[in-house]
Amino acid sequence: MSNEDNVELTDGFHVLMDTLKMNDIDTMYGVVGIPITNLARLWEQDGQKFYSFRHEQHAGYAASIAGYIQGDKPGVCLTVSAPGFLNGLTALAHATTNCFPMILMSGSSEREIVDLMQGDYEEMDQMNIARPHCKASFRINSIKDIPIGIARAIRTAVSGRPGGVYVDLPARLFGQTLSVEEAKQLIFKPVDVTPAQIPAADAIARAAEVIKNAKRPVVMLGKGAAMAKADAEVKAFIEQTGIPFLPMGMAKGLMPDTHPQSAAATRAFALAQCDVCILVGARLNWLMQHGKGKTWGNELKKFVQIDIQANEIDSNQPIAAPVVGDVKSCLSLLTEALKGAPKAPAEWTGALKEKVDTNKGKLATKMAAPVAPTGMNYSNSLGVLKEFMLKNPSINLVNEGANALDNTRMIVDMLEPRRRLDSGTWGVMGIGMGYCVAAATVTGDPVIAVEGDSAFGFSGMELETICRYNLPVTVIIMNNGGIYKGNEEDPGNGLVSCTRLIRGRYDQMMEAFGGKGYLVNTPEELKAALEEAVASKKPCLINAMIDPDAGVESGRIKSLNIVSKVGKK
Ligand code: OXT
Ligand code: ADP
Ligand code: MG
Repeated sequence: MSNEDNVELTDGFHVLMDTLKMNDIDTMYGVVGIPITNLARLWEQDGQKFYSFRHEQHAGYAASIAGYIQGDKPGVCLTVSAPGFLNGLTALAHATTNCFPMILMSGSSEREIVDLMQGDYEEMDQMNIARPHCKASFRINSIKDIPIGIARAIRTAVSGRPGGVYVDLPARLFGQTLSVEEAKQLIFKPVDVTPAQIPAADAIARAAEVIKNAKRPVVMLGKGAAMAKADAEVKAFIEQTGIPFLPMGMAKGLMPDTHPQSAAATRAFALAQCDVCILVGARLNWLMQHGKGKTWGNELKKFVQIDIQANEIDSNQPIAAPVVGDVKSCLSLLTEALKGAPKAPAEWTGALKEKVDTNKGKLATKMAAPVAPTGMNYSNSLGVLKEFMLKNPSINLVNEGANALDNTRMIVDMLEPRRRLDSGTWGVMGIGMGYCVAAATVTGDPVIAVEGDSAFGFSGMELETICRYNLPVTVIIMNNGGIYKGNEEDPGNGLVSCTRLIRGRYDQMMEAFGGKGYLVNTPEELKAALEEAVASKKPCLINAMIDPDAGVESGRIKSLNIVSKVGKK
C-alpha cells in the first residue's frame, strides 16, 4: 500500500504486529469478532500463533498461565469489545491477583460515541472498567503511539511484582496509516524489562542474623520464587543451610517433593513448631492463615520475607527481617552471607523427618486400600497418578476442584519447577482447559489435568479447542457426581440438591470432538488408560468414577464455610 506521493504505507494492524514481534511475542490467545478479526487473521497469515477459544475467559486464563510459565514475557489475550472484554476481564483480575504477567488487549468502539453514551455497537468505557483489576490500563489512540503503548504494557506486566495490564485498542486505530519508514524508526524493543532488584546490604545482614539464631527454621517457597526461575538459587540456599522447606501449591517441584529436606508431609507440625519462617516469594494471605492463629502455634514467629513488592512486608504480621528485591538476587546474597554458618539444628530436622516418614506411611496405606463397590476414592485413584508422575516428571499438571485439588496436591509429588498449575490465590474454578492449552503450547510437553467434575464444567467446552489444535492433553475427571459430594439428599419439592451434578459420560464429550475417551472404575483401569492416553500425545479424557461419598465439604478449607445456626444445614 502507498499514498499518492508513492510513499509506502503501513497500517495500525501491521504496526501492532511488528511491535509485538519485535518484543518476541509470537502467540495470542483469544476470540475473534468486530473489530479484531483481521488482526488475528493477519497475525496467523504472518506465521504467528493465534489460539482461538470458545470463550474469552479461558483464552485469558491461558494467557495468564503462559505469563507465569515464561516469567519474563507476558501472555497476551485478545478480545472483542464490551462482552468479549468483560469475559476476559475475570482472567485479567486473576492474573493480577496471582502476580502473573499478562496483557489483555481488546478492540473497542468509537470514543466519541462511547463517551456521549450514544449507544454504539458494543459500547463500553473499557479502559476505566479495567483499571481497578490490573496494574495499569492504557488506551492507544494513535498509530504512532503503538510502540510506546506496547512497551509500557510489557514493562508494567513483567517488572516489579508482575500482574495484568489492559490495552484498549479503538477500532479506528487499525485503519490509521503511517509511512513504512517512520514506522521502522518508531518500533523498538524496551531495554531490560525485568531488571535485577538488589536488596540492601543491611537487609541481608539482618536476615542472616535471624536465620543464624533460629532453632527451628522452616522455608516457605511460593509461586513468586517459581515464576522468577530462581531454581538454582533456591536449591543452593536450602542445601547449604539444611533448613527444611514447605512448598505452596504451585511451588511444588521448585525443589523436588522427594528431597530429603521436604517437610511437606508434616506441614501443620512444621508451621506450628517453627520459630523462624523464611518466606520466599509467598504471601502471608488466607492460604497461610495470615501468619497467625491455630496453624501457627502459640509462640510468636519471627518472619524473614523475601519479596519484590515492598508493601507486601508487614501486610499481615510484623516481619522481623524484610528482604526487598528480586528473589534470585536476594537468595544468592543471603546464601553468601550464611556461608560457614552451622546447618539447621539436627534435633529439629530429625523431629520433622520422623513425622514425615510416619505421615507418608499413613498415606501409603490409604492409597493401597481396596476399592469399595461404590467406586474409587481420592487416595486409591490418585496413587496411580503419583506413580506415573514420578516416572514422567516433565509433564505439566493442571489441577482444580475441591477434593480433587487438595488430594492431588497432597498425593502427587512434583519433581520439576513450574509444572504444577492450579487454582492459585483465589482458589478459582475454571482455569482448567485454558491452562491446558497454554501449558501444552508454551512448554511443548504433555499435560495432565486433574479436574473435579464441577471444576471441569466451567471450561468444558474448550475440549473442542484442545481437539482442534490436537494438543497432547489428558484430562482426568474425578467424577463423584457433585460439588464436594455427589450423594447429598434432595431438598424435596422436585428440586435437586445444590451440590449434586449428573455423574455423566464426560468421556463421550471428548469423543464427540474426535479425542479419545476412557471410562474407568478401578485403579488398574486408570493406570492402563493413563499410560495409553499420555503416550498417544493426543487429546484424551479419562472419566474416573469416584465414590459419590468420598469427598468432604470444601476439601481442606472446610473451616471457611459459614454454617447456619438455625434450621437445617
Ligand atoms: O500436616 P497436616 O496434618 O495438616 O497434613 C497436611 C500435610 O502434612 C499432608 N501431606 C502429606 N502426607 C503424606 N505424604 C505426603 N507426601 C504429604 N504431603 C502433604 O497432607 C495435608 C495437606 O497438605 P497441604 O495441602 O500441604 O496442607 P493444607 O493444610 O491443606 O494447606 C493449607 C492450604 C490452605 C495452603 C491448602 O489447603 C490449599 O492450598 N488449599 C487450596 C484450597 C482451594 O483453593 N480450594 C478451591 C476452592 S474450594 C470452593 O471455593 C469451590 N467452589 C466454589 C467456586 C470457586 N472456587 N470458583 C468459582 C469461579 N466458582 C465457585 C466450587 C464450585 S470448589 C468447587 C467445585 C468442587 O467440586 P469438584 O467436583 O470440582 O471437586 P470435588 O471436591 O472433587 O467434588
Ligand atoms: P503463593 O500462593 O505460592 O504463596 P503468592 O502469589 O501469594 O504465592 O506470592 C507470590 C509473591 O512473590 C508476591 O508477593 C510477589 O510480589 C512475589 N514475587 C513475584 N515475583 C518475584 C520476584 N521476581 N522476586 C521476589 N518476589 C517476587
Ligand atoms: Mg466433584
